[in-house]
Amino acid sequence: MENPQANRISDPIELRQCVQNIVAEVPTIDMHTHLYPLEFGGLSLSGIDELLTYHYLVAELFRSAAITPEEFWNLKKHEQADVVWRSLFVENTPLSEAALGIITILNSLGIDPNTDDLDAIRDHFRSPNKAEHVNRVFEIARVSEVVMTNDPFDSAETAIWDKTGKLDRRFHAALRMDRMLNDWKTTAREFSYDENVSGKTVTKLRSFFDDQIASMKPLYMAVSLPDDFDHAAKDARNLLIREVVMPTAREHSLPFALMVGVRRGVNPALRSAGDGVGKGDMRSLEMICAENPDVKFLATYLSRENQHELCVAARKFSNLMPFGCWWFLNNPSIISEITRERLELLGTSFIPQHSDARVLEQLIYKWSHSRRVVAAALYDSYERLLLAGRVISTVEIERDVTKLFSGNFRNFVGLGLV
Ligand code: RAT
Ligand code: ZN
Repeated sequence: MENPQANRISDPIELRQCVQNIVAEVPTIDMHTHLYPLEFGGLSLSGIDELLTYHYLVAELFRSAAITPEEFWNLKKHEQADVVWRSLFVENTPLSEAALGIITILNSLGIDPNTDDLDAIRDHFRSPNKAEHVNRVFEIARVSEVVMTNDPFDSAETAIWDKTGKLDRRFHAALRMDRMLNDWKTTAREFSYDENVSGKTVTKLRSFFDDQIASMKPLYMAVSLPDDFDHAAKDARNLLIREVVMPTAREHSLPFALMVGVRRGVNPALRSAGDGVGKGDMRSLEMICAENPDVKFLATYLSRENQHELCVAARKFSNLMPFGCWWFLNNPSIISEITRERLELLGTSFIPQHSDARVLEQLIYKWSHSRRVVAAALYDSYERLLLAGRVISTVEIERDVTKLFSGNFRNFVGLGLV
């Protein structure tokens, strides 16, 4: 290891530039996405029509266009994309984070974002070599690896796992537990489990997950939870967490990721764009961390109001790793606030961001926008250090930035450093 004291920077302007450069360049591991490698065929989304019909933009469309959700869903994908383009990019200025994201993507790929002509943009995306395009996007975004979201109860997905030999090694799996933990009755009926979670059902589920883990080799298990998740409640979800998820986590040394605060289907007519947010109760996370000191927990909350208490909880439980600025929080003003809060309360012991990308090229804007904000927050921390009398070196900055953008996650899930 280089001498951490080497190359100390005492000039604030030079320091700012140095932090920006290091953060812009450092390779990141994107620890939560909905991306799939090309081997997954139709599940692997890419291109301008997929980008424009992203649910973040669809939700915004209905604020600006006269079209009803029903009319919109009756359109073909490219027609939906036409409507979104016309409404959010031609008839309105693309100022929202998701709309601005499209502009960043086009610009980064060398496509003129000042045109109104969507067909001309489509021509640019007709890439003859899909694998090269994936490499290019990863390179531009400086993303070295991504973690997928893999539903073991989805037969379309598991069929691919069964027949796919070698996957693109940059794509890691994460075992998603939503169907079991959020819709147990339906899942039990569909897969012939006992609704009352009998001992036999626990045994069957444990061996089902053992098999899934053997084939997918996930880095962690995960669930998204509603705002009213209460770990003290006597319900099937908590029983399944205690009897199935925790023992599986222990046996396979797999962390469990909790994503709390989503209110599904607040406006069902909007389909995937219809989910909302609610404030979660941090006591449940504290309880699960305290009950299971030998299990590691990754946690992210959807409500801005939960962010400070999540930092406080992480100060109490070293088996808890806060991560990302999730979904409605993935906006520069809020990322800035959350990152500063985390730096002040946790130093560098957190994971500042994940992309939640569903369409390949989204990696470009989600990461470039976040890097800028995280760099500014980090610089301000170093500046305070400088004012207090401690000069920081480039070696130390590189060490900190590497931890934030990959090391903390790798270490937490036992992935090993590259
Ligand atoms: O951010 C999103 O794309 C959401 O729709 C959800 O997928 C969320 O991230 C989740 O993983 O449940
Ligand atoms: Zn997600």
